[in-house]
Amino acid sequence: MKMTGAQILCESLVKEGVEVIFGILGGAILPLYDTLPQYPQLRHILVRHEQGAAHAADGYARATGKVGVCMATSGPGATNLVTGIANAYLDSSPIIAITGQVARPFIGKDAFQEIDITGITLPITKHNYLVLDVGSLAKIVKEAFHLARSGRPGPVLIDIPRDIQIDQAEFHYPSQVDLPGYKPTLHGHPAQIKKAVKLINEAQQPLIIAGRGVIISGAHAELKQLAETAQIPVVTTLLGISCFPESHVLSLGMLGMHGMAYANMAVNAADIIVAIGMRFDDRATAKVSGFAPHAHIIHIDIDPAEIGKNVRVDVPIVGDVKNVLNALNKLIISAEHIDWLQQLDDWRKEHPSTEIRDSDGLLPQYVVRKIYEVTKGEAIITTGVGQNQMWAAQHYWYDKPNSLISSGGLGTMGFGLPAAIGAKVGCPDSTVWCIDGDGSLQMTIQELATIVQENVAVKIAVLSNGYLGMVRQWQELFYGKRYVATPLSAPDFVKVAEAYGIPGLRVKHKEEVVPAIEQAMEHQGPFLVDFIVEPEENVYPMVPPGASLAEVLEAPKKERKVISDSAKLPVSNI
Ligand SMILES: Cc1ncc(C[n+]2csc(CCOP(=O)(O)OP(=O)(O)O)c2C)c(N)n1
Ligand SMILES: [Mg+2]
Repeated sequence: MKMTGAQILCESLVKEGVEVIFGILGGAILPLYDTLPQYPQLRHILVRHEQGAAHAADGYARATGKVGVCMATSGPGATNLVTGIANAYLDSSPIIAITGQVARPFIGKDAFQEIDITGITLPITKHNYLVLDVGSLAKIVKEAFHLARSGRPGPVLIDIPRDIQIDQAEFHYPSQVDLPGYKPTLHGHPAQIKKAVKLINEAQQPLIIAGRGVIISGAHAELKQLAETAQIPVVTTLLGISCFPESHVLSLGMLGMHGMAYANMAVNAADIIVAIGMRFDDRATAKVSGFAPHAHIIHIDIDPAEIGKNVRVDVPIVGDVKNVLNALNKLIISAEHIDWLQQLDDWRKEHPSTEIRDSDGLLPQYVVRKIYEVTKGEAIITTGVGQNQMWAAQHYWYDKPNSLISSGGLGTMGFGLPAAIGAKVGCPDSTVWCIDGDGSLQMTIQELATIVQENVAVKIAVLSNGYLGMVRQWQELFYGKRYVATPLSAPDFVKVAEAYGIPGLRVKHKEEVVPAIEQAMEHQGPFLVDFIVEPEENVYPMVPPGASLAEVLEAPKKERKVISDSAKLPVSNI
């Protein structure tokens, strides 16, 4: 039976199990939108800016493990997606971006709203397609989903000229893809696995650095087995947070620029590092020449391009993390490493990186800690970028797999709110909190309207410090306290929320924090709490730019009067 290109696209999306599309329409994608009502199983969520669509698709993908889909018209609609696509690319998030394009006869004529979006997104997509024949559309969609979700996941863009959406062809959805040049290596090479096993079994001071690859691969159990059998402590990257329970006795939390001091000290002292599904990003390694000076490095990653890119690697293992860990677990012998674990415990006590000092003012760390306590650690947290993001990473305790959704590679302010929408739409039974900055929120605040129109019950905690805080922190520490362009005004967020139809509260004092969080949780729908926090609070620990992990700055000693340090001390073997 013949179908239009628009119908073929929708049929193909249904075949791929798509349930939700985030987007905004326009002339070049109108035939496709006109067809959507024929497919009630495809829920369309109208966003207010295409960047929000891409981030929501990304948040949906990260929260569910499925492919997220976003849609935009040609020209400005397509270019508005670009930041969101780049964000998904750098964090290996599987999204499909569908864009309308001007009709084929107009391509190359600078037609109204014509832009070469495949050219623009070439370096920030895993692959992209300009559809030139309606007969190839189903095959392209099949390939696009396969590419997005397999191997190292990433965004794929499909640009569909308007006339192709109207043209007709027979619909056959291929059962398989035929991509001879694309065969991700899924199983580690046995000889490399043997080498890794020997190193691990002989190690005295081994350390695991786990990244988002563990989450993508669904290898939480396998990682835990390896860590427990060989008694190897685990640090994670920012995006690896929640791949290993943070309350586990072997967990050392996050490493890197704002990682735990003891996690960075562990990297510095380790003799064997097993790096799993991570890519040695500079925020994690700090100065590469000073990284893990005493360690042999085993690097497990599905993407061969990551091996040896940033740091020297002694044993590379290319493969899917879950498969490789399964193979390792068969050969690893039990170990104890009592002295090493004792040493790490001493460092943890000497350098309590997550303590919160006593203070008259409202500290952002305290707010995050209370969100953790009230949600019992069971929420999905999304973040903005900056200090708010680091406090959310440091002071919430992520035991639940895959519970932190944050923009790591691109560091995109404005990610938090639309990502929360995607996460909540994908996981309606989970509590989703967006912990945002007053600057970050203002970048995508218009998505409050999406939340209301679609009744997406996300909870929003704004850490309002009146600054582009993270940049202000750099100016304070490295630019002689010259606060150029970082003081930031904001509208009254509670009134803004109310204007959109979302109830909200402003909190200025410690004793109001817990009741406000509880009220937000008890409310059925979306809720915003604006926390007016200490304006010049800094994120510690901090490895200054250009320094190595060993040169970590900790909170000034005078700040060391602790009121709460329960969260990240190990309590149990989960
Ligand atoms: C889109 C974008 N523009 C600029 C930056 C640079 N930048 C990084 S953190 C930051 C400040 C963020 O301010 P806010 O959201 O208020 O968070 P805070 O650090 O105050 O918690 C800026 C401007 C960025 N990461 N993303
Ligand atoms: Mg701020």
